[in-house]
Amino acid sequence: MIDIRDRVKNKELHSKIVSAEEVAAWIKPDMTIACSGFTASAYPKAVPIALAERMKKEPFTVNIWTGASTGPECDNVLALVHGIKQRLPYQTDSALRKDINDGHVNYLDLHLSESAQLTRTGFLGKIDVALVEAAAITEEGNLIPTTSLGNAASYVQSADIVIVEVNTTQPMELEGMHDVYVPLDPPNRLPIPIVKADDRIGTTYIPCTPDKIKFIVPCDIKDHTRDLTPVDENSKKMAAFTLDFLRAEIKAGRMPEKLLPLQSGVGNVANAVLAGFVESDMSDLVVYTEVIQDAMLDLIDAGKLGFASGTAFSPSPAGMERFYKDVEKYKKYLLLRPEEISNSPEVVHRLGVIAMNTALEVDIYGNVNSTHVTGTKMMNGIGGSGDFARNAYLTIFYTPSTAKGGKISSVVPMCSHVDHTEHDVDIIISEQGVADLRGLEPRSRALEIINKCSHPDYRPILLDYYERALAATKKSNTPHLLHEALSFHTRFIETGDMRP
Ligand code: 0RQ
Repeated sequence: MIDIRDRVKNKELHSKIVSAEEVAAWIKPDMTIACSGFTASAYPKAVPIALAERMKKEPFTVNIWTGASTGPECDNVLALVHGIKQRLPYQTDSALRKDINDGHVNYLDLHLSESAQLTRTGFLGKIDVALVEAAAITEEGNLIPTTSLGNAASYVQSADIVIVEVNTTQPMELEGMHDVYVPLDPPNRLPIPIVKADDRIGTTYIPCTPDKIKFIVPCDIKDHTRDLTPVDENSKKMAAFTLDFLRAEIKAGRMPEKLLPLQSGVGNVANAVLAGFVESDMSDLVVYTEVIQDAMLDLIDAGKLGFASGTAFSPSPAGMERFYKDVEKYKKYLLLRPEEISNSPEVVHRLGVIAMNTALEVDIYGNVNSTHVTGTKMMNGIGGSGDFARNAYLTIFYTPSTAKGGKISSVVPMCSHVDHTEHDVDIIISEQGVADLRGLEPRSRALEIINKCSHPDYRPILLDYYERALAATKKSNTPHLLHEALSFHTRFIETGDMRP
């Protein structure tokens, strides 16, 4: 076993250091295990791997609550042995996605900002144990977090039993990069006193006490973050549209020169947009988001980032190496908060965030489906997109105009599932153009979205649908042909192509 005693400052706790196998043997079927982790950052690794090994010989299930998605050493290993019964609040793992869509896993797809409160209230049952990665444990029993905060602080607060994975691959220099604040619950809640992205309002550690800690497990497995994929042409076009659009907003006096704090989702488009900022003439940018990725390091190196606040630091393995080589420099610009705060509707609204997220499909009136393929199959989950979209100063959604080589139109007459309603969506950007929906009533929105964002292969059939709906409903507020509204989807299910 690796020696972690130098990282466990309270000597009385040394007797609680055990192997991951011992903890896995202690876990009981049907337990609710509330884990640290948000994206492939700071999730427990040693215990889930050992638990999956035990489940191979002795099948049973547990409930896994986390901050968001995790890396393969948590979600993937447990899903491959069908070891998860209930999962919340977000995931991105292919094996887990299959288990969810095959009906084996009860998946609660929650707004990330609300997930801590929902679990604290007891609405979803009781946490049996909090399983949390830490870089170290202090003399007082407090936990020094690693590359994300997610829901870890709230889970530790709610649990009677805490198991800590002390990860020796996480540098001690991470200490000080966190701002841990768990709000009081109603009726005692107070305003969250953040008025600037870099305001500190909490502690640098997750409050805990030695008596709560049952086991401490050494772990030397690194965060399994993903390699960056090269930016594709469509994403480059969407990024260029975004920069032009924001420049025009500045010129029109609707946006300050340095913009407002940026939030961007994860994935190809988000990377391309942030890469666009690195090459742009803009500087002193501020980021108030969930996930801090490679592009933030680029912005720091280019001297263009004022500050970035998030809940997870999740760059590519190369980005992680770059960060670890110069933690002290990058730390000055970066801060991690619990997701209840990074995604707080109150703070997002106060700061006037520019929210930039990706849709699976949008409909002609501006409703957005971020989660369900053909309305039924879960892709990832709503994640933080709803927290930001509903509360931002400006809400942008991106989608390439088609998917699956043109067989799917991402602009459809009616979304097959709605995560974000037309009321929350200001701008839609595809590689075809920018639909500015501000100030438009539904009929004008339809023409704006079809003409600016849909693919030329689908534009005529979308216009035809809209015009027939307009005539049939005698220009109602939101014209639809109800028997035909989902015909693009049903055609795809029947023929494998949305085109007639
Ligand atoms: O499938 O990989 O098999 O080719 O969906 O699509 O275009 O690569 O885009 O990686 O950004 O993901 C909405 C899923 C987009 C993501 C979604 C298929 C497409 C491809 C991925 P393949 P792209 P992205 C911050 C905020 C919700 C959560 C969120 C997401 C795959 O952005 O999960 O925003 N968002 N969180 O071919 C069927 C369609 C499709 C489609 C695309 N209409 N029908 N398949 N695809 N459109 C993060 C957190 O909250 C932590």
